Amino acid sequence: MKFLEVLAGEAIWPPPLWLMRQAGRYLPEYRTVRAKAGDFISLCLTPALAEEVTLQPIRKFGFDAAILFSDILILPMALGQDLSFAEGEGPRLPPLETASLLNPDRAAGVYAPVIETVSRLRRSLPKETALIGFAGGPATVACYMLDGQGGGFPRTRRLAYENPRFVRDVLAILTDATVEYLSAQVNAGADCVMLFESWAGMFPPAQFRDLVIGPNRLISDELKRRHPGIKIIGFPRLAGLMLNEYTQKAGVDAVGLDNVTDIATARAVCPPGMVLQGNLDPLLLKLGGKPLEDAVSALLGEMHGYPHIFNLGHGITPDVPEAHVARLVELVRRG
Ligand code: 1CP
Repeated sequence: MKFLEVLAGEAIWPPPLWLMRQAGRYLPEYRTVRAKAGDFISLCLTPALAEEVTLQPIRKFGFDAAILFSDILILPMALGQDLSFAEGEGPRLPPLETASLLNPDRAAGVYAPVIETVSRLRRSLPKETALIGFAGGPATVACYMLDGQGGGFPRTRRLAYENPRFVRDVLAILTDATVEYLSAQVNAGADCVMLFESWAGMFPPAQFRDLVIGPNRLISDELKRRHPGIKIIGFPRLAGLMLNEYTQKAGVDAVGLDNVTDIATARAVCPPGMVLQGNLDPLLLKLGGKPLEDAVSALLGEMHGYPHIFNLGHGITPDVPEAHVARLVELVRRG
């Protein structure tokens, strides 16, 4: 598989391509299945439906990789924290007051349907399409657990200074649970895994080291010990200059780049051989036309000769016209 060869460090031209949130509301067939499932959590926990929405963008656009359809917040739910998705507003959880509420022993039973989705996908995906398993990075998942919703995470930021022991306790539980969760995905057939540290860039350097790099490293080391050769993509979004330390110390093989990072600079600060993924501005996919064409050709030109996985710098937004995605695929395939 072209995707896995690049993840192993080969430069392949034209580069393999997939898009974060490639299964989602910009696709009418997704909206149909989503309506059938009723709510978003049921969609994530019904293997036949989660499998179907994972396959939809592969059928339509022939991406080189499929990403398991689920959400980073299924894990805290599996650990015992209530979770709901307010329509159009994103996740809601009761802000966590004590780590003792979390029960790692029950988690595998709750996320079993997600593992079942991975097994089904292993059988139903075309043989040339890689399957990406994923979890949230512990710091990012803890943000939602401690604040209860997205939007700046003021409580998490305070707690990281005022009650670091509590934050570390939560992260320790999450780190172990994430290893088990990703390991189960690999056993069920995921070809590689991605850790979404979407809010990594919110933490000042000392906390970034402690809360982002440390737990990411523990997860990478233990996964590689259990599954020799498994490749890990880290996504420390908005890491800025901490990208250097992250790629040296987090134990990942590839790094997803947000759309405000200059990719040539990223190449220069990452250790030799680090595979880069990203980093097209998702807004360009909404706009289409010349701005999209120019940016795609600049990104392709910049990464020619280096191991690169073409992707966006963040997820596709629901307002993206399908025709723009089709055009992007055409441009990347042409090289
Ligand atoms: O209404 C709907 O259909 C729900 C929208 C939606 C979708 C399609 C949510 C709610 N999650 C997802 C799927 C999802 N989430 C995937 C599936 C695979 C794919 O990429 O196609 C993945 C990998 C995620 C990961 C995820 N969830 C992240 C990390 C990536 C990122 O976007 O930064 C985060 C932060 C979440 C939390 C979350 N879940 C959903 C929303 C709207 C949010 C973000 C809330 C916020 O902005 O704080």
